[in-house]
Amino acid sequence: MNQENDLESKADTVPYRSGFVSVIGKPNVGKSTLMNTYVGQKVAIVSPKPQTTRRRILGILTLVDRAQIVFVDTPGIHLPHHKLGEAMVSTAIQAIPDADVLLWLVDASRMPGGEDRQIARLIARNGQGIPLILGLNKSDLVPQDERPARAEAYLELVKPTEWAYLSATEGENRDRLLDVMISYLPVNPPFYPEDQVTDQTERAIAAELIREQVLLHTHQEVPYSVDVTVDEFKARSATLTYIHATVIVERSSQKGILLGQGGRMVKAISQGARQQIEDLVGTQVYLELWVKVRPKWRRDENELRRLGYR
Ligand SMILES: Nc1nc2c(ncn2[C@@H]2O[C@H](COP(=O)(O)OP(=O)(O)OP(=O)(O)O)[C@@H](O)[C@H]2O)c(=O)[nH]1
Ligand SMILES: [Mg+2]
Repeated sequence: MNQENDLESKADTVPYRSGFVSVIGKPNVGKSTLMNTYVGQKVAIVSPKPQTTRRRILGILTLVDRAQIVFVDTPGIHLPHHKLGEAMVSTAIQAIPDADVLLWLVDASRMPGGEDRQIARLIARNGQGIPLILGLNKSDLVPQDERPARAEAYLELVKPTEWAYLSATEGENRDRLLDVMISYLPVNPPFYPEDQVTDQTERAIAAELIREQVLLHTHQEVPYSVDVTVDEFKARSATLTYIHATVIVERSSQKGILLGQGGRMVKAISQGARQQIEDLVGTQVYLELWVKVRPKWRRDENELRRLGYR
């Protein structure tokens, strides 16, 4: 092989990159929304209410011949009021030192607050040496002339490796940000098969889709007092899946709200979830929902373990 050809072939080979991007931030800033848009399907539930995500969820994007980006979606970091909240926050904090790249999302439509300052301290303590990207999400809500002041306020908290105005819903800078993240990933073969998009089972996603409907249909303390377990998930035929799920609440008054007058509320939740689960599993779904009271489950270590939060 002559020298000229050798140089040419080297220029053609872009090394394959693969690694973990931990997406952290306070609740409701758009972490799960952004991950879903990159992965191209709903692997994490999303809602307008804070503290939607309760567990670490992987979203895997594989770009043939180029890179595999494993997004680690995390619960929003907040001041916890019970053991469930503590478990959520500690899950998020653990995702910091494990990352190849840290993506800190903030809500650029608001000025930084106490939670943002707390997160900046956590990053300084636990994320040393890890490339940090600051994403000013929801920039679609910020008028152009107010953007520099917002950026400046957040950049006072940290010195990121890179930062960008971003809109997970409108797509602003999404592709550019992806290129930047890939450039900081180590040269590695892929960790997961190329058709895998998450580490969750269909059963676990089904439980989350039911909880998402609860978040959308209920208010005040109720959505936060709810958890969902799928007790049975069975293919009845090639075209029908049977699912039995339990919605747990903390008080009987909450059970009443979830059932609704004449069972109207539980019916609406069930209908909304069923459609989404049908899209997920690709068959018709028969979904049976039960509502059960488990007093103070969010403060009960054994319950949290049973529900897989510990
Ligand atoms: N306008 C606007 N809204 C957004 C954007 N990204 C997310 N949202 C909305 O913000 C809300 C919260 O989004 P999530 O993705 O659930 O936020 P999260 O950070 O995962 O929240 P937690 O799981 O509670 O920590 C939803 O109503 C989204 O539709 C954005 O770029 N612009
Ligand atoms: Mg989330």
